[in-house]
Amino acid sequence: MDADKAGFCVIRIRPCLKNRGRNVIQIPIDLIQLLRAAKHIAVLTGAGVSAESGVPTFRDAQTGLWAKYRPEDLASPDAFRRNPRLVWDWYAWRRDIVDRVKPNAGHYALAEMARHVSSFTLITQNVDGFHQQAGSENVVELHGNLRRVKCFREEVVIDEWLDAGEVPPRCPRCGDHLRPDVVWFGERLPPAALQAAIDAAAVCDVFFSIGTSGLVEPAASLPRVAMEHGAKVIEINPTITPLTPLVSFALSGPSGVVLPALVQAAWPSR
Ligand code: BJW
Repeated sequence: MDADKAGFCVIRIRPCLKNRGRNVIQIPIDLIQLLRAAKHIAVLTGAGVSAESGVPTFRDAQTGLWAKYRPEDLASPDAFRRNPRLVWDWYAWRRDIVDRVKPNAGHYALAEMARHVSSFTLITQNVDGFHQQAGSENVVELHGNLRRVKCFREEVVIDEWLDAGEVPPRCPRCGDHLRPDVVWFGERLPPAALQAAIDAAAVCDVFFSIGTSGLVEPAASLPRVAMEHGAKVIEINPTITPLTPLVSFALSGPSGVVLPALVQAAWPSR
């Protein structure tokens, strides 16, 4: 790690395609000091955090058979009512992708960051479970989890069901369709998870928004809650979002590269 005259800490990284051939990342010294002094860090992650694992982001172009569908038109109770098989198959396809890939360096860096701060809240919009796989604890899942299944009518999580060949399968309790235990457009977020996220945003001194387009409410409002309560907000994203002009620090780049560099700069390993 080198500090240059312009107030940046320079972290050397391995140049590759995803960081556009760069071999260093510049982290503002002010940001490093902010992180070292932080008592409570809250982090909101979105689909971009899993992009480097090979999971397409929510608004990425769909591929193959799914290219003709907009994800917004599949992630809703109406879509499921209209065509339950189509929506079930879309989630089965996505679950298959998630099962074949692994958490990346960004997930691991967040698990590492938690070890350096007295209070740390990781809030995710992702449904892939990668933060937990990478060792993060008490992850607040705002939009559910792709691997769980619940009853469409009663909303009870179901662990086992009879495979009678029907797609989607039927709830063993009431006979209605089973669906993934995720939060679709127009549905209420799990109240305890949402409250935990709002509470963390309101009390943290540093709030990260990482790999999210910031288009979907209520998650998109969490950085604003943090700002209104006096926290410094940091964004990590390769592209500009509606939040970018408002934040204290915007680190442009893939989270799988920027996060490990940031953790290394703030808490260098011996
Ligand atoms: C990288 C990267 C790399 C790429 N490194 N970064 C207020 C105003 C307007 C509308 C509303 C409002 N309040 C509510 C609404 C309606 C609606 C909404 O927000 N609509 C908007 C679209 C306008 N919200 C809801 O309906 C919510 N429910 C609700 O509010 O209920 C109220 C209620 C009360 C009482 C009774 C009943 C209801 C529910 C929202 C649920 C969202 N669910 C989904 C699907 C989950 C399951 C699934 O995955 O299929 O969640 S939608 C989808 O969007 C998914 C994501 O979690 C979420 C956010 O997407 P995300 O993560 O930001 O992904 P992308 O693809 O958009 O962006 C990826 C980003 O990564 C990009 O910025 C890239 O640049 C970046 N990136 N590579 C770092 N390597």
